[in-house]
Amino acid sequence: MGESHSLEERFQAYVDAENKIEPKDWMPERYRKTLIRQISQHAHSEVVGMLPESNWITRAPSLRSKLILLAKVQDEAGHGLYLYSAAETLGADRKDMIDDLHTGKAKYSSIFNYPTISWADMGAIGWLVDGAAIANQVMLCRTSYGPYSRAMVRICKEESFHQRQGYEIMMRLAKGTPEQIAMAQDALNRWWWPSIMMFGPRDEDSPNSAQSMKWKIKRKSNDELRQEFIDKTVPQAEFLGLTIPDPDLKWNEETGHYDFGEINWDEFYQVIKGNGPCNKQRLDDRRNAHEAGEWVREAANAYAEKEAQRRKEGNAA
Ligand code: BYC
Repeated sequence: MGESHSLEERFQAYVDAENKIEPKDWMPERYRKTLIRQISQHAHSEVVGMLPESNWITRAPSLRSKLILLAKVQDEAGHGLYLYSAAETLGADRKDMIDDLHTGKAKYSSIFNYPTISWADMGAIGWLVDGAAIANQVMLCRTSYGPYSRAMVRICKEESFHQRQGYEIMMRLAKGTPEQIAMAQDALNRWWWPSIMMFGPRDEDSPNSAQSMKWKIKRKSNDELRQEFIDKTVPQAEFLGLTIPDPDLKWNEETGHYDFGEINWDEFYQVIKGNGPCNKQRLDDRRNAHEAGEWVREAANAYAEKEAQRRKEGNAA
């Protein structure tokens, strides 16, 4: 008991001195569990996040936009893979994590439970959703767990490209015909509030934040990141000539930040409980895709087994 107490103190001092924790280092069990929870939720978000956008690949308005969207969706798959691998370094089993997603036990980002009903939604997702994801992930590049932090560095580079592709779509629409401008405004109206919910509950209602900040898993709180995102995004909306759907949004000279209206927290909790507009469809699509891919996993495993056998025989010879 005394020993584990001092181990925890040494761990905290090590983290406070800005060292990275690596897979073989001693760590408190709760640190390990918190990371597995957060990293696996993050991985699931990347994978489920492919669905609302892949919905538009066949309907992209030009070959160029189709190629860009396809590349972006493939990047998300890659991000999911880095993140599942990072969770595996903590002893998590990939099959268990994926089963938890498919049975609805594991969470993934609330944002992917909203429908993508027009091409302008591809713009709004890239601009706002990837913009919010970057704000969060730039902070996570400095997270205390080494493998997670290194995965984030690479992911952030790709997310910047995603954000640009979204903003470019918004620019074209916002400078286009009255119908195109209306499409862009409609997408902003629908994606604004869900995007600012992505940062999670208010700090005072966030059960995990205090401990995660102490362990330097999180470097900034949910509310700090949300405010940063809003401050950065309002001028971008102004540049597009679009209106953010919040009558209470106002620059505050004193604080040097934008004040904003009340978030509908009831909606947020309903969505994360599984009752959002598309939760059921997303999980059905994910399960179907997983089943349809069974033969690929079997083939890949058969090849890996054959290779291992061949090497073993080669070594023996
Ligand atoms: N959606 O105590 P809290 C992307 C849960 S972007 C669903 O503050 P924490 C992408 C939270 O898990 C998105 N659930 O938690 C972009 C907790 O539940 P449990 C992925 C949410 O962990 C474009 C409870 O509410 N990014 O991938 O300290 C295209 C209380 O919250 C949400 C990440 O996952 C939400 N929005 O802070 C494709 C970033 N917010 O587990 C893909 C990594 C909160 O206790 N994650 N909850 O049952 C994080 O930074 C943190 O986990 C959060 C939440 C800031 C999200």
